[in-house]
Amino acid sequence: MENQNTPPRVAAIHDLSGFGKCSLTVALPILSAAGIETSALPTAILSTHTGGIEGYTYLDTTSEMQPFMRHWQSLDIRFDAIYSGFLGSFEQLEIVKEFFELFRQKDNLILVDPVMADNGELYKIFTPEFARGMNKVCEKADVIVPNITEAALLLGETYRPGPYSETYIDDLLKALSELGPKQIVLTGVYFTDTELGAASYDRTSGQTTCTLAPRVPGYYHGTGDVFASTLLAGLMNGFELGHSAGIAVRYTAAGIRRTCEAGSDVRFGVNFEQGIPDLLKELHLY
Ligand code: PXL
Repeated sequence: MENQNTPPRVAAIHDLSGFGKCSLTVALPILSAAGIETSALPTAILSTHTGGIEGYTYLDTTSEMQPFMRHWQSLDIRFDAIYSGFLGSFEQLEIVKEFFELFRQKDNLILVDPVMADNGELYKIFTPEFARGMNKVCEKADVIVPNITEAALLLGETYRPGPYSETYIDDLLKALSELGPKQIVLTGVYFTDTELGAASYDRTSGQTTCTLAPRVPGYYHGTGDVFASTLLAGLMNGFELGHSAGIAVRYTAAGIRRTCEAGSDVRFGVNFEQGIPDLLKELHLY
């Protein structure tokens, strides 16, 4: 019998990119450090992520996904949260919806990061049809974490580059919540060129919050995954949405700053590891 002192359990549905710090290689360490037991359902296995690195290998693991979930179901495994990210095909969109149905409980949390685009462009392996399919996955979520490009795709709108007005961000948040999810966290929000952060909206409380951090120039890879994993770590540790988004902005921005100061290749991911002690303090775990 499990007692009260067991950690919350999350199912993380993402690819495993061996090098380049994104997806599972970010979600697993952040969630584990935050005291959360994490099971991995890999959607693909790559040598590196696909963002600006040539020659990567790609093994699609779609055929393993249903056998994984059936086995987990046969073991009566329960998840306090389900967290999906990079999905590689239409078929996977269907499988993930099936996963949500199988493992949905009254009070567990489904968080979808609709990974498919950034900076006004779809990642090269995705099509506009895939974006429409992602809509249906988002409908089933409690929380979604799109960036502004993904938000525009989900809403069937044309992408607008920033800086943004508060009204535009507010309208996006409310329109996204009408797709189904009660809670929205929008990343890549900025009102001036010197700051960047995230805005959140909780339809139940009607509360909107925004947290910004000083902007570091350059496009750092994997930051969306660091952000979403940290957001979930906050939520699973009992912090409310806006507070969790704030923790995620500060942690992600600190990782970017550290990486910039070290002069590392922006494609190789951010140094989130050395910020883990600070994150644990913010989460009141240490
Ligand atoms: O971080 C998003 C992401 C996840 N997984 C893979 C990617 C990307 C973005 O390019 O290529 C494989």
